Amino acid sequence: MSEGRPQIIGPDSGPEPPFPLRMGGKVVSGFGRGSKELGIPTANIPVEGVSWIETAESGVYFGWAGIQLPPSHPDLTKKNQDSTAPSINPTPTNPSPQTTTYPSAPSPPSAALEKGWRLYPMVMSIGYNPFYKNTVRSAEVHILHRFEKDFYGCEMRVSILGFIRKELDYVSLEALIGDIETDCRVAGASLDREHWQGKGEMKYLTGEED
Ligand code: ADP
Ligand code: RBF
Ligand code: MG
Repeated sequence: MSEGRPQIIGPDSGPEPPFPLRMGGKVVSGFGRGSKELGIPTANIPVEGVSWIETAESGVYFGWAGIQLPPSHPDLTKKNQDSTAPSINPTPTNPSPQTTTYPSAPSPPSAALEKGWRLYPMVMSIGYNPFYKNTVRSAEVHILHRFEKDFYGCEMRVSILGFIRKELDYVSLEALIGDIETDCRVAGASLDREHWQGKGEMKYLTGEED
């Protein structure tokens, strides 16, 4: 249900407290139920040791992600601004994912680029995934970029700039996928504004500051 949902989150003047909220770590395997099979891969990062996570509302958030790709990763040689390919892949349940033009991320400093760091817009889910009735709280990040190859084990950092919606249970997988497509569009539109470029977050996002 995208009708009636706000298409942009937060004021044009930029993120408001408690944002930005940061978390990071190595990308680990998730529930193995194959969100990729839903066409929506999510990079899971451990929630242990993240001070704010217990009190954060369960739901969908958006912001920027920094990832340190290994020298052999094919996306290192691709332009970072290929923002027209959908990050959601076609599947039998979702044969035609919407194409969204994603905002191009600000460019990391050249020293960080040389170390393999890249920046991307992201949308993420924090919570219990009521549709799947998880018993542990998870944090999973869907990056708004079509990757040529996985990046398990890589260091990933996220800076969350806003909250999109509470997590919901759904009558069908199609309904869940439909809402996630709307989340991606809302995140893209919200980040594509002058004061939402994550200024001040760049050093954290590219591994230069903890
Ligand atoms: P898992 O259950 O192990 O998390 P997923 O099916 O959710 O498996 O796939 C997640 C993996 O897919 C990530 O860890 C990452 O290596 C890869 N991946 C490829 N494209 C993306 C993307 N656009 N966003 C997030 N992860 C992606
Ligand atoms: N799962 C839910 O049960 N309810 C949700 O409202 C929900 N929203 C999500 C929003 C986004 C942007 C993403 C990436 C995932 C969301 N999920 C939600 C999680 C989804 O169920 C999960 O990615 C798959 O189950 C694979 O772990
Ligand atoms: Mg996952």
